[in-house]
Amino acid sequence: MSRLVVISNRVADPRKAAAGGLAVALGETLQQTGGLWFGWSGTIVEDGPTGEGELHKQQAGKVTLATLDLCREDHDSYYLGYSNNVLWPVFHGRLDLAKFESNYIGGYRRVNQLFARKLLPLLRDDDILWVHDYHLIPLAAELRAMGCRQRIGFFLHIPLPPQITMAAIPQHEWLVRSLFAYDVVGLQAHQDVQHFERYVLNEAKGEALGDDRFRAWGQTLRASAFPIGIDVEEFNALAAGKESRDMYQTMRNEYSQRRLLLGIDRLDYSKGIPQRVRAFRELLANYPENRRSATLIQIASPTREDVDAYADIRRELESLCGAINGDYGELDWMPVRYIHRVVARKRVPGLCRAAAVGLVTPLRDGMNLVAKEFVAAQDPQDPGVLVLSRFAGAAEQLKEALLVNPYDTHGTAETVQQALQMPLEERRARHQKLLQRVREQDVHWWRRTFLDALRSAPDKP
Ligand code: GDG
Repeated sequence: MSRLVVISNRVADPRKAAAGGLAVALGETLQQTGGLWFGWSGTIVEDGPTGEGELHKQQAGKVTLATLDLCREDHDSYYLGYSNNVLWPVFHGRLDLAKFESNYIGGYRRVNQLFARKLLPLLRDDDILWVHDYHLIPLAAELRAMGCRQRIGFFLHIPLPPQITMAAIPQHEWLVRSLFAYDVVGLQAHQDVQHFERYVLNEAKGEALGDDRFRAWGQTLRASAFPIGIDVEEFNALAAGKESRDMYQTMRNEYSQRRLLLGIDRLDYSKGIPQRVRAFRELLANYPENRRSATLIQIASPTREDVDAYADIRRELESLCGAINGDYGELDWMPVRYIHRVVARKRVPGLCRAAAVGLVTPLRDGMNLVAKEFVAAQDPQDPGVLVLSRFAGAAEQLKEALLVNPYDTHGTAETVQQALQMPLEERRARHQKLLQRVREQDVHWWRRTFLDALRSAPDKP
């Protein structure tokens, strides 16, 4: 079997549990094939020359981890700038938050060229390459320009926006054209494939050849939906662990008389957290029986704090939670528990299992793995109810969740009330179907289907 080479912005040691589901899933194939994982080292060199970076190699079992340092200027324009101030907001439909500063694109191209230049000598002829996410869209085009002929696949973890939104990016044509250097482009949802198709047909004046194959700028590729899943076995093992069981017991004791509503997200503006908290306030206002009885726990783990928009959302959320607790709180009951810290992964399943309602209500999300983790964590005999945004990629698969429009505060509050009132039999029936899908289309299924598609893709001319 050919060696797998994974390229992503960050690299994780697949042997470490803390690395998370994706690392574990990729790690398995990397171990089997004695693979290579290439990315940024996490080190920023102040005052270093641009377009340069020291390469470090480390062995993790059979897997080679190769990482590059970046200088401050490259890091800030490539990572903070173009990736997280242009691509992330625009791809999530937030043109208002995008900053199209002219120096960002130079850094983005420079780092992609640097990655290509440092990676190329490490490659073997029969390797297959799998590039991950929006930081590295032009990597294949850079590699091809340097003579790389190996199969290269790309997976976009975030949504692909509609043609009209995409067109707001000054370099949109260059970005989409770069995608055509890949053999296979994987997207999270069918809707993303539809957006890609519209762009190719209308903007690039290309063709849809059928079977998810597209042609434009004289190049052909396959672009299909490969919805990412979770590692259910790994998650169940965590659930069976002491930390998770203790967490569950503590929450059950603490909330024996109360219903727990739970949100777990990175504190990102795409996750719809303020909208969710407003819907909870409306629930308390419109259904007073929930006062003293329903508590919202919102874990919002810190992320990308050096991007301005993230500081803004933090302030908004703090003031919103403070206002609700001030208006509705009692000496013996606080409606919202807002925690701006990371909760240890080992405790996440126990926390999910103790909740009556899981609130996964992003304004836009590529997939959303928390939705799948919430389903996997439930007791099938007495499961909690998943309230899921129709704008998460996961909504295409998890149809038995209660789907909401997170912009509609009133509608979301009504649906949360429905979730709190749902009879046991209906909860069980919905959960059974959800769990089946989460199990069938898990992260291993995702990895296999993507790599099969890449291996069987026709050779590029
Ligand atoms: C991107 C796309 C796509 C969160 N807070 C804590 C914590 N988490 C864990 C969750 C889950 C993961 O982080 C978050 O995954 P998501 O899928 O929700 O979202 P993104 O980070 O935005 O990921 C997304 C994903 O890529 C995969 O393709 O689904 O659409 O945006 O596993 O449990 N974990 C711990 N403490 C926390 O406080 N331990």
